[in-house]
Amino acid sequence: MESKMLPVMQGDYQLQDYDQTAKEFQWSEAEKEFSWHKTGLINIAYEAVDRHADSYRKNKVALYYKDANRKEAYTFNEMKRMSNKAANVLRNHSTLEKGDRLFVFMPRSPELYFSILGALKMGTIVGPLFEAFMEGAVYDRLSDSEAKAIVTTPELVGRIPVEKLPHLKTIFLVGENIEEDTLHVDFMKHFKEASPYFQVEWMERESPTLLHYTSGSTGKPKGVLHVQEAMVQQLQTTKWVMDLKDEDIFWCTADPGWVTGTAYGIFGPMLAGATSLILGGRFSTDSWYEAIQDYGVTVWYSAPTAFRMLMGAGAGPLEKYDLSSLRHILSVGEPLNPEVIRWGMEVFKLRIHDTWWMTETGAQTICNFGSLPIKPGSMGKPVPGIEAAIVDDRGQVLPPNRMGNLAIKKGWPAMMRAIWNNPEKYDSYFMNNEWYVSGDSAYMDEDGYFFFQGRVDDVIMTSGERVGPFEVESKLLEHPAIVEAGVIGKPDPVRGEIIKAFVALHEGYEPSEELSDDIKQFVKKELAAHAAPREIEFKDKLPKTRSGKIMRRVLKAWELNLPEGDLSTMED
Ligand code: 6R9
Repeated sequence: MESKMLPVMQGDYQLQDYDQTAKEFQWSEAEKEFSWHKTGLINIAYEAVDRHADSYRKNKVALYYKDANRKEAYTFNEMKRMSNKAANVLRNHSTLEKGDRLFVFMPRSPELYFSILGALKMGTIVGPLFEAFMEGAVYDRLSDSEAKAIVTTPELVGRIPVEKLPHLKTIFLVGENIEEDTLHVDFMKHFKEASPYFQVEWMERESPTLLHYTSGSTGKPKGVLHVQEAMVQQLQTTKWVMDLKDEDIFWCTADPGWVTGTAYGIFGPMLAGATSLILGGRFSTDSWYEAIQDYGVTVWYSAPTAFRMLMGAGAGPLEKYDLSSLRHILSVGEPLNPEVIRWGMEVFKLRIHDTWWMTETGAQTICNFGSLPIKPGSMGKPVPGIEAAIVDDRGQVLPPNRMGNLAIKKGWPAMMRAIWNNPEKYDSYFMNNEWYVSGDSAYMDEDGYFFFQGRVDDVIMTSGERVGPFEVESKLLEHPAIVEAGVIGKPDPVRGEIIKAFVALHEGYEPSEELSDDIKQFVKKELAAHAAPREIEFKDKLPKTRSGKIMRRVLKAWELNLPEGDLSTMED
């Protein structure tokens, strides 16, 4: 594994002394900023929007929105009025009560964000869905949670199997010329007429807010339930990890269908009173670079898959845009390959900071901080207030440099509080009622840096050696021909498993026997003989989730002719 460190870059980071802070910090200190610290009246949407609308930030832009057809800006005061209007529409045209489930199922648009915030102002539990979900995926989530209402568009409404969802009483349609009946409500018509005043519902610290469904490798997706208290960690990490300050323009590229798109696409920056950009539509190299240039984005949060696509697009597009506004870049969702970090240093003259967390952790937990050196290949150190360790299968903490289960000491603020309708599943995450066991395999070095190895299920046992797929994939990416790689263990009578790599090639390269041999030799020479793939298969692209994760279990299913399992989160 890479050991050369990337030194700290110049910057007046909000977390200056990591070691001292990690030793002393208590989460209760982070609560002082919230108005509920004094009033006892809790609501995350109030804290994210109204608190700033009633302060010196009133006329500061909270949200820039851009897609192919719209270009808009909303101040905190306007966000307050818009989310109040949305809350009035949702309340006046449904039977939704506190604690009921409302889903949002639509492409990114300002109305999506107003609806999420408005619903939270009512104390409704919000379940965000990716617009690309098909009928089966929509059905699983709405029926499991007994959703009472959904906000969607005329284009997507056909994918909601109403007749099979007896709890679903109201469908809000965001579009034009909507025909209303006992089930369907014209959202925009009522939105235009709605009052911009709304009395926010006051909740408890432990009141549920968001229900994010995530799919495991087997079985149906599970509903991960978050609560109001998550805001404490969302705000604190936005300061320490994102380093967001009042003058920053922040862009989180994630859709709210993924936890990153709510925790840091909405709450982190808004709780911090920062200005964010939301870009609608699909990824394209030019529109992304153009957005950074035109909005003067200073802090940028994206995912390795996007960085790899930008990397694959080469230097041409880079020359067309001025990206000098950027001062801090972060990544989440998948291991950040050292090759990608090197590319970032070259083209942005900035380090890309990895952040590790999960839907279940609710907010960032292990990260590379601005004020710490980066070890390429490491996801960093625990956020102060978080205790992380590598434990064995009995929950015993392992010494440095031993691969094991990445675990977090139970009880951090943003921790999920339930798996909807499935207490056994929830309990199964915790070992000895002490450790939350993530399902990821990792090790910690003697300096306290954590290194991701793969999902526990993905770790390969070959000739008695444990090999993490990430290390092999990262090495593969250093080969000039390879733009994307996914590695699995393939059962083998002699070696237990052999390493098989699926690779996609850069433009200009063609699959061949020679190239395959060259790649094998490359990994053998640069990493280790036992870690070199014995089989290589060329693919146009790899199967990925909508949040950009390479689906190794799908590669494995293809290889072994097994059922692919739940594919609802796979991109087209
Ligand atoms: C936020 C989010 C969680 C899983 C997680 C791990 C992988 C996320 C990562 C990472 C390596 C990182 N993952 N961040 N792996 N390095 N920085 O992604 O949540 O969609 O629930 O996925 O993603 O395997 O367990 P979620």
